[in-house]
Amino acid sequence: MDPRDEATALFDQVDTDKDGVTTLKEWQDREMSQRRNPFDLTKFLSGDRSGDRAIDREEFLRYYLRNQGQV
Ligand SMILES: [Ca+2]
Repeated sequence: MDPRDEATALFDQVDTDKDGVTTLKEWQDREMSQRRNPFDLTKFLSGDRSGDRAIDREEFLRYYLRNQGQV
């Protein structure tokens, strides 16, 4: 699968309220639902360039591709 498609699919999965941004809470909810920790929250915040603790689709895509899918 194209990494961009993977990133988009993951983003859509996490963005449960479909507002186009993923928040720390949405990632934490995903962690709990999967009963493991797939996402380093420090990395999450470092990917948040705008500093608002929410990552939009473009921010996430950049982050995902930079980390070669290792989120
Ligand atoms: Ca959201």
